[in-house]
Amino acid sequence: MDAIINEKIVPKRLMGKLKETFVDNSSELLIAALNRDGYLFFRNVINPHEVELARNEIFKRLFEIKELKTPYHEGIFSGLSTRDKNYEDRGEFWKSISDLSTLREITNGKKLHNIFDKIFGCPSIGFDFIFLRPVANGKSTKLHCDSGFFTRTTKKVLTCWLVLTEVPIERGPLFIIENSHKFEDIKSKFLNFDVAIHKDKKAMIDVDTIKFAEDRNSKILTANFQPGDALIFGMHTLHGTFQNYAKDNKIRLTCDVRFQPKNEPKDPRYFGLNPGGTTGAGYGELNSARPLNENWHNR
Ligand SMILES: O=C(O)CCC(=O)C(=O)O
Repeated sequence: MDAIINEKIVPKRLMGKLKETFVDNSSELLIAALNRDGYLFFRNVINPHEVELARNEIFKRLFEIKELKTPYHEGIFSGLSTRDKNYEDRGEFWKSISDLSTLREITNGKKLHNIFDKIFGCPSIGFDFIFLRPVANGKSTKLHCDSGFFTRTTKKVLTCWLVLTEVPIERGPLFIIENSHKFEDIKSKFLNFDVAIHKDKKAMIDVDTIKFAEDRNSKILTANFQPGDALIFGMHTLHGTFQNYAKDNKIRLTCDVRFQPKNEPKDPRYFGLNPGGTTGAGYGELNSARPLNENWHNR
């Protein structure tokens, strides 16, 4: 199957495979791989049964607002939505889904936590504010790095992109631009950039991603992801997602969670019972709070 970015097919010669790493590797090996590659890719970190429990609950909530067809556990987008009819507050609705205990068990539970303790080489803590993403046909996330969102109080933050459905190429998986964590011009462009303060500047990099990768002699790295896989990367690693163009209309469900060392200062926007998120507007600010049949905003 082809990978598509911005309606364009990515030439096969530019596509590369993410290297797999193992959770049983020593802390030293994991740190060395993260520094070398800018990411760590673990298969099957979360038990698929635990993922299924969370996924089914989430899908059931989306089915109740008519966004998914029956049988809801297949995650087939209906093209419809009664989200705004059923719920007055999009943020409250999305928070209620993001706080499902079956989901929190896998995003903020022991498994990921132990991996991050190992990667940081000290006790870690997961952000309370998480970014659960059901992604319907036609949608994708543009090229960016995460530093402008999450490094206000400490630079020592890592993103974990956790996979809750099968995400083959045509369902719009995440990609990483090979070696982009070492692109000095990009690092200095986003140094001290804060997307919620410097509103004249965008976090999304407005380039032709295919040409960008080719010009830098980098491959566009990805995988056919399975439920329970986790891709962890640093704040300067450039990434985005391919377009979901799956003919079966199945949605892609993933969740990005951030972790930092426990003893680093915490950004209050992302911690606590009612975190405000990047802009302070809470879960309502997320694209995921929008009905599945509504277009996304770009930061
Ligand atoms: O899943 C997506 O669409 C985007 C994920 C992302 O950009 C991230 O995890 O930082």
